[in-house]
Amino acid sequence: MASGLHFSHALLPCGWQRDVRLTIADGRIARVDTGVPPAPADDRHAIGLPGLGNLHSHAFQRGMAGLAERRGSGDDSFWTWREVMYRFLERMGPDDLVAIAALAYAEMLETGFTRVGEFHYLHHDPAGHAYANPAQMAAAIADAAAQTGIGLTLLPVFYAHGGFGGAEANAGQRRFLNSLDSFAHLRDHAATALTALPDAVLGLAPHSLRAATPAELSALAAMAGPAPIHIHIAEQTREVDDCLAWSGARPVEWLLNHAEVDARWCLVHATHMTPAETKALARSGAVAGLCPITEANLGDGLFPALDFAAAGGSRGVGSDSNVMIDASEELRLYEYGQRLAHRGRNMLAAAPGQSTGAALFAASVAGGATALGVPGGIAVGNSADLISLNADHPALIARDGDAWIDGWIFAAGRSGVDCVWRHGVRVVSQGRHHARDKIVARYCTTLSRLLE
Ligand code: NGQ
Ligand code: ZN
Repeated sequence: MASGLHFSHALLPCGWQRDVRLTIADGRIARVDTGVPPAPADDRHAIGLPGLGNLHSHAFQRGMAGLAERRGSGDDSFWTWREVMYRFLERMGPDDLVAIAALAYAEMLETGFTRVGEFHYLHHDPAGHAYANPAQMAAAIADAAAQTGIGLTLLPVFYAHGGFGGAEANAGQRRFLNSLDSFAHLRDHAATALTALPDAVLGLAPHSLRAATPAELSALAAMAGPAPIHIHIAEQTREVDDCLAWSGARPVEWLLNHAEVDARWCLVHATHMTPAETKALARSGAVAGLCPITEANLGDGLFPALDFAAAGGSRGVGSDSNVMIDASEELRLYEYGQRLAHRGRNMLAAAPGQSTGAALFAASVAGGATALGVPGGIAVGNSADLISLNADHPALIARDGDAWIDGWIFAAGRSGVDCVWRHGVRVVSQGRHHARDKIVARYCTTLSRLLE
């Protein structure tokens, strides 16, 4: 049955429109009318935006958020954080993963992320053996998506080695490991786990150039067909140095020279690039997957955002380690990193006189959708994935259009979000996920057991 959703103002692909009425059928936008009054039975709201894709998440890491902020005996780094993370996941089973991922996904929805790209590599049991259903952990992710309603683009991760040149993986990585054959088998079972979801997408992800050899990478690109292919790349300078020692080329340079990188690809982080790599990545059509909160938390470095934007590159945002889940904060920090580095303001606005928040948001909606293998924006045929802003929030009062987005991103943060719809169903009201209490209760029980 069709239902109506009316916004006094909504951001459509052609810009802000007044009195926008969406007809929703089977979770999708069946009609968009502008300049029309609400019908009596319509759900009525003030400010409507398209939902944002979260292109990179490791949901299980939500459970260790804040637990790696204590100084160790030597110099703390990305690599010492990774040891803490490996210890955290040692005991986690499928039910634990459902509980933790459900909280992460509810929080994503509450802040305006309506679809998640789950970069999923925690495949096997704690001893490193495949579960009877090799995609049992992927099924746990699908279960959490079903419980919360978030759109899921599942990216089963291929992980076979512990370093460049096919180096052997270490014990902390045994739950991640597959051969190409066992991976193809796991991915087939993951496809089955996704059939219960209305519009799931199945891609794949070589974890990094450290975890897959060149031959494995080309086999994976062929296996993906037209589906999204995500990879972590050039996040840490040590990875760049190791890649240079192994191949004579830098990671992004190497990948662009050895794979047919196009719009199917999402290069996650791509932090450390020369100007030539930056331009070449932008021209490839691949999406740069930026995770500003995690990149700051892990001390990765700053993405060359200005050069990349000048070269017309596409990009989106991800919450990665989920140390803090907030769509507006990802966008704000992306801009603030550039302000701090270049000692300027409004670095990523499209043109003089234009809004920075609106440019950040529009680019991330577009890049996020591409990376997650779906169309984005409020348009006929698309999934009804929508956000309404809290028009009464002090940071949004007495302004309109793009200034609402600036108010949300730079002044209100997550409290600027009012309702969120996913596939036509309202799942968040007044900033709270409808199943929040149940999800939090189960999360608390799970964490108490895992951390005891
Ligand atoms: C991950 N996370 O796979 O969870 C990685 C760390 C690695 C981030 N890069 C592990 N943020 O890259 O080896
Ligand atoms: Zn990651």
